Amino acid sequence: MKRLSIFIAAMLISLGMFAQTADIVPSPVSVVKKDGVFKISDNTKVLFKITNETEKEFSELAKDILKSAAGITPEFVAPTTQKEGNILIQLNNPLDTKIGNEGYTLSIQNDRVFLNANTTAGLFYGVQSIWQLLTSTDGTTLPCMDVTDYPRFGWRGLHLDVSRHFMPVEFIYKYIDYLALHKMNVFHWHLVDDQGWRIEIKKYPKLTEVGAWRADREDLDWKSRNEPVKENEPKYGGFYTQEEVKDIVEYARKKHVTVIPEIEMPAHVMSALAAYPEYSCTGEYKPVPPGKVWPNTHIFCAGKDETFNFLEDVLTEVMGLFPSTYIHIGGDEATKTEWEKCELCQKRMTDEGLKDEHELQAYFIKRIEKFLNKNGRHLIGWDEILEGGLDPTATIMSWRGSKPGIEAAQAGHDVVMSPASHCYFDYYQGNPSLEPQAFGGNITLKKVYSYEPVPEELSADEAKHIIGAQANIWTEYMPNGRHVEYMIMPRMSALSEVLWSPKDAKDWGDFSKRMESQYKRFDKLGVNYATSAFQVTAKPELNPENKTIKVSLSTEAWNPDIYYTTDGSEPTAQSKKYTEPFIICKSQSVKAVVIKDGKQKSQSLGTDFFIHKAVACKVDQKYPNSKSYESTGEYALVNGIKGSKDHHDGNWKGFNGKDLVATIDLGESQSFSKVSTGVLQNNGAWIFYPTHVTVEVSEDGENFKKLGTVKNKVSANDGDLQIQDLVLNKKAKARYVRVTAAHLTSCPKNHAGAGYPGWLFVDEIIIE
Ligand code: TNX
Repeated sequence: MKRLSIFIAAMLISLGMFAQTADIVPSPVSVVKKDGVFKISDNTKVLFKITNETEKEFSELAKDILKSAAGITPEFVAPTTQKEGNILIQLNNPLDTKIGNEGYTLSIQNDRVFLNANTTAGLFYGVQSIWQLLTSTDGTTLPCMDVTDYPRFGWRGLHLDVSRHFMPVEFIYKYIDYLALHKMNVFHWHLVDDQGWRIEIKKYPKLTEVGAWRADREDLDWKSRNEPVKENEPKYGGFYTQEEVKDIVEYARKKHVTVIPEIEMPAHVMSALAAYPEYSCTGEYKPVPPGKVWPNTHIFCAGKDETFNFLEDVLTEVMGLFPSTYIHIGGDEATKTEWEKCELCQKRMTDEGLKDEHELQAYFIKRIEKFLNKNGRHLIGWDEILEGGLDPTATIMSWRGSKPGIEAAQAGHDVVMSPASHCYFDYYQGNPSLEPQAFGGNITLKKVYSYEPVPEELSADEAKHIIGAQANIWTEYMPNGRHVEYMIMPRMSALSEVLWSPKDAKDWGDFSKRMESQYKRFDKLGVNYATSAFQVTAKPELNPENKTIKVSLSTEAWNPDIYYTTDGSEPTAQSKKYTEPFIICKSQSVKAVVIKDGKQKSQSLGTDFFIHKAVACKVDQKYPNSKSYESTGEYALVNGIKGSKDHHDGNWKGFNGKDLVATIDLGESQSFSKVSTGVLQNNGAWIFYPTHVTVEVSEDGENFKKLGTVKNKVSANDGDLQIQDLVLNKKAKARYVRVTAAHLTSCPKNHAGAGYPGWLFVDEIIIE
């Protein structure tokens, strides 16, 4: 039997149906494992011919990388005929067309290793793979195998916002190392935003003298920092000198990372306008804001030629520092109310025959694009630059989902995908109750891994316009590099595989297993990575027949040993070990952890289950909830779990501009004395408490009698994130209970959504 399965496996391997993988992230295109190992020793030499500066640079890096794994500094010598015991590194001549500009082939044999590539970039990635293989063994052993490897996409990026929080130079170097480690090749450096201008511009010294510093409000929440700022307050911030920038760009180049600068315009520029108010429409001085700005109204004036002269001067210095073909000009989230009132902007619109302010933004972007093109550069911007028309030569970064990217690719633009749904690493990566405060959302490691950058809607030809993807790291809630590290690691490992490895080879199980070694590498490098993948989630499975809840425990880690308690105590290695789903019959709290090698891998996650009369009862909704806030579907409102303060926690049902009208069928006439409806308010996310909740009862499901109404007493202007139960205490007996929660028909005055209906979020209707 065993022989037969070995035979079948061998057949599948030879037919290529059973892809082999090596312990490398991102997973290589093809791996064929062989018997035996190659051992690196003090005698091992690297045979590599150095004929120019690039090759010399590569050899120095390779030496460092190999040393850091094996603790041995291999001697680099010119190739001789003596290959035994050595590592032979060669640039292909003729070229190997299959592996392109960044690929490599690696053959590890018992007595020698061959690494080949067409370029030093390919060789560099090959050495990174060798490093990974060494770090997942004893540091000196390479398992025998043949590897052919090359990337799926040309743009494999990570962005970093250094405006919301300034990140010191040392951290930027580290960031580039992390990119290189993951065979990623674009560092998108977000140097300008409202809260700080971060790059020295010689012609406009005030940009950094004034624009790089803001009032120190670090002790306050980002969203509550928007009070007026007095002059001469303590200053918080920083900037990069041109010398520092040059060194960083050069360091990145050696590691095959292109640094793409982003100089925001026309909005997100209050830092620039604090320094030079004359380039705004009003000319009014406004300080560098220390926190949240919304909406972005104080923007560059599109009517003044001086604005364009200023921007061209800035871009000229920027181009002198960054050799990248692409220059990112932002272009996002410009609220054009100042343009609407500005005589010069209105005059520009008349002179240029522009029908509205969107077209004025398009004029702005096109004018800058012309300037960049004249200088041999290529414009890239956030997807808003599509609005009002754009030349197909510009490249789009699709962040408001994939839709703008799809439209752009269909219109012939190149596109870098970066949708907030999968690529926003400023969003939570685990349960918010266990995570440091984040922007919102929830993008776990598995969710990143599930991302497919090429949307199905595109034809094969259109799909060629998707040149890659990147993750964005906005730092409103990341005050320092350590925190940034926590947010990118390990999610960038998942993204690197999405971008490098072949689509068909994607395998979450195999990836999560390889992450075990990746975590060890992070430990070796001293990375402050997140262990959120080890958080244990309790999922209920409802049985409508007997109204019970079966709980299953899961994580995003590989093969975890889960321990749990049901009495509210903290689980330890002595607690019950989870082997299969279990049934809950009374209200209790399930707490669980993963323990590995005697160590608890993350804080325990608790889920409170409320067993009440409506659990697992049929619920009929008059209006459907939003598809985006579906929660767990049919029984979400009566699944025994209450939603938390995080409206993305997967428990809430969200309604946009509709009431909740839910009829619960208790199966038979039952007595109860309390109906409670859980609701959430997150004013910033346009989610408001209902004005009131009405409860009606019926025996036949047709004729309902009002039992009572509970009014909400909290103001819609209350900006605190909060939840409450609207409770009706009244004795009744009935089979059907109808709960109506009335949504706020219009967001309050002065709210960004004034005039639009609010969202309503409901979870758990408890009947007792
Ligand atoms: C939107 S994405 C922004 C940023 C914020 C980010 C927070 C984009 C082009 N603009 O200004 O920092 O959301 O997630």
